[in-house]
Amino acid sequence: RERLKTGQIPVTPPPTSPAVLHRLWAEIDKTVKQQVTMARMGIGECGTGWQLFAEDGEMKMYRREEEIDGMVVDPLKAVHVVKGITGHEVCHYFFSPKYRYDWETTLEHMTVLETISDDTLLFLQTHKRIWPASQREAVFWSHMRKLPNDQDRDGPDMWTVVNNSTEDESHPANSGKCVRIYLTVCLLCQTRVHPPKDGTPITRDNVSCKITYCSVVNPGGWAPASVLRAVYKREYPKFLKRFTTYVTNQTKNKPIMF
Ligand code: 18C
Repeated sequence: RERLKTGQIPVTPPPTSPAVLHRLWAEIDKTVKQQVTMARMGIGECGTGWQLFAEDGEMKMYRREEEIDGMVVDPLKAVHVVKGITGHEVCHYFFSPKYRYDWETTLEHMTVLETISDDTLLFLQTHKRIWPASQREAVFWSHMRKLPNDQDRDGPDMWTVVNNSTEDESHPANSGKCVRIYLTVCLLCQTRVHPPKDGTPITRDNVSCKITYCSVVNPGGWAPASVLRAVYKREYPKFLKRFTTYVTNQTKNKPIMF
């Protein structure tokens, strides 16, 4: 078992996960640990300059204006609380390619390039073109992981999905009509259970999910800053509302998956 220093978060997957044998494993494991640590920090704890740019009920979205070589790479951090769903369910629908076309409105085409293991996939995605910029594509690994609940040992586990750009020899960047974008995304979910006082069984009325979504997307090539900022201000809130409503609808008549 992992040896932990005080305050350190245990994020080691089961040693049986076959992904540990893969060439990308060291990078995946390191990135997941870093992303989860960052995602768990409150907005006041992870640096200055965060501005609230969208709010709707429990959903709050913050961004920090950043540019690299004149390209907008604003980090985004969103928090949301949704009743009636669990962190495991949210991560399941976000990770699985089976459902992606149902909720991902910016998507044009998705291919699974490699199934590394049940919890680790390599994706190629092309996204819808925004005039006047070129169409964008991304190659990224996606890893889903259960994290022990270090705040309440008897409470439900936490779940995360981390997506991170990588290279793929058979799909070199910028060799076709699309510009390659580079993304790092972390979805972190914590289930809260509010047991009924009369001791009756737990239903969906007794659970809620705290969702943290962090994202940095480098557009990879020229894109007008004003258009790009207008696009993400519109698209990120649309994504988080649409996706969480989708999970609510998909799960409402199913047994709760903790
Ligand atoms: O995390 C999300 N989805 C995951 C599964 O798909 C995965 C993918 C992330 C891709 C994000 C980047 C997509 C950019 C696509 C271009 C925009 C198309 C808009 C079409 C409008 C009709 O992690 C959820 C992702 C939610 C995406 C919100 C949009 C973010 C926009 C960021 C700008 C990127 C640069 C675009 C360059 C063109 C600008 C003029």
